[in-house]
Amino acid sequence: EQTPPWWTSAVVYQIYPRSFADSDGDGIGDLNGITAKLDHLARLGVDVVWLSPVYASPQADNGYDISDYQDIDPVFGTLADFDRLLAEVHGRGMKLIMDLVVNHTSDEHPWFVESRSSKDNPKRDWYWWRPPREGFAAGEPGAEPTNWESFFSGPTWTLDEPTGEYYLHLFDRKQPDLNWENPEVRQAVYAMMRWWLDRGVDGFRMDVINVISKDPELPDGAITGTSGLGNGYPHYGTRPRVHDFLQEMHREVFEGRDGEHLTVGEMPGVTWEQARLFTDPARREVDMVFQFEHVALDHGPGGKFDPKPLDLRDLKASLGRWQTALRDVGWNSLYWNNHDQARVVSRFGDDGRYWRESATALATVLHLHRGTPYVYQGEELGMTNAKFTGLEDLRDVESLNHYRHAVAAGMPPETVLDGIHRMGRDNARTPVQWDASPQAGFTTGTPWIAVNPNHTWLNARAQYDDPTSVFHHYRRLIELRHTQPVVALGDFHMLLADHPHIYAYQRELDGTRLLVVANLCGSEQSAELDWPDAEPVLSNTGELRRENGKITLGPWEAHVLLE
Ligand code: ISL
Repeated sequence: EQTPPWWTSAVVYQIYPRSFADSDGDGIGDLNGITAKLDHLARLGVDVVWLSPVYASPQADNGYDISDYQDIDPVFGTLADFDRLLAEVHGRGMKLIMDLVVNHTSDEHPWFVESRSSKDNPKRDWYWWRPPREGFAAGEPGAEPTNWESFFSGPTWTLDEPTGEYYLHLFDRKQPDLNWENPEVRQAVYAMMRWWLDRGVDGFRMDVINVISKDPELPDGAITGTSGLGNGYPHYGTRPRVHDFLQEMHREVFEGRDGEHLTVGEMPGVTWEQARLFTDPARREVDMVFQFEHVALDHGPGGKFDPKPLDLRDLKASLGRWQTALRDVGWNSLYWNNHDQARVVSRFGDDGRYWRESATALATVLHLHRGTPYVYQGEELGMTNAKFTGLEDLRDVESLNHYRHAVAAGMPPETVLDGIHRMGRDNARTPVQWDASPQAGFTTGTPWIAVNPNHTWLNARAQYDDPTSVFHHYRRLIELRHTQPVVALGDFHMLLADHPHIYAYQRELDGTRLLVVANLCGSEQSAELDWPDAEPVLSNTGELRRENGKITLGPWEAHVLLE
């Protein structure tokens, strides 16, 4: 038996710096703002901080478009501020991981500026350049080298007039894709990663790392949606070469280093079969992945902006399948939220009458699975979706591009806006609500995106002194993972898989059983569950009502028991 890796009992906290805390009054969060708030994280008890990008960037996608990997954007501070933050994080016994965005750079990165300068520039091949499709003139509709649709709407190719060629961008046109087939590109990325590790960071969250390998033939994709564009995913999603690249990265960057690192690969579209390969420790690729199955269960026929109600049985089947798949080999990451997802309490919970109960019930269910939980800033306070009313409130390039394309295609603007208001990424990006003051304690200036008006009652200050708060519930869940080995390492067994409203499971390690049960709806529910001797450990209400082999749960009531 090997000692389990340290991250099996760790909890990660994601910071989206722009929206966390602003120290200088310009309305945008920054590194010094984070440093000033570290006691919040220490109090919560998290082990690792994941920083969304703070590198130099034109901010077309809020920093996921990087123009210098080895500098800090002035909006966030300086390298000296970063070093101080890192030292303060380490001083509290926590680790810090960086966001690694290397599927693409900014179009303003010097690599791309050189690459676009001429067809025979030595860096031309660092990106994907292609002439117009045969029989088409440059710029003509349909002249794009493939028919692929961008993650952010529209074609994945943009014409660069001076050379008459198109460049590939799976995301925005300001995010050209690097050509990972070119070994010079890979070596440049590895050198940059070593530079950050030498500076003291503890690992990386790897942005869309399963799409870095493209089929060099660049075939067209099948046209499935209504946009007229094709699905390129089969030609860039989780191709075999990704495994080679990640193994090479591991050798070149991590091998032989002291210290405890964490790597997590963000992988849209990844299957559990593939995740097993990516996270098999013997293969030395990544420690864990972010999968997307469970956050697509409420997407309707029109995609993410056309949501449908979640069927809890689908959620249980999905998360349960991943628990089973990564039981003997590999490891799960567990998340409801990040900077790309609508707030879970608004999406799967109830942000009205049962706000506190549903936020704590959802937290309970997620955190006690086997895997490493990720808490996204504000989730520990039960922050809700933004109550945006119009287009002018929106900031996100994905939502704005979607609006433009969908309305141009003839969809009614109100329908498009409704989808964006329910599912758009800006819901996760409103400022963290520190207190009840006018800008929620986030800034003394004008915030770059409006604060949620509910900060008058929903804020950190109000929750610190309230033992029943969402904050303290998260704190206790994290503590449970630290103190009970069964939470980190126990086997997982789903119970009541067919119950439409109750989520229940059991974990087991060396004769200790942990039982988790939650009612994830707003009406009373009961079920056959016979746990007469189990001792209560944690609840978001009072005591569990159990009688004659049956339990009864009020709206959003959740319990954890040990035996
Ligand atoms: O947000 C999404 C759902 O519509 C995804 O398509 C998302 O763009 C995808 O998960 C990749 O996300 C990551 O890479 C993007 C960046 O915009 C996201 O913020 C980041 O998390 C491009 O770098």
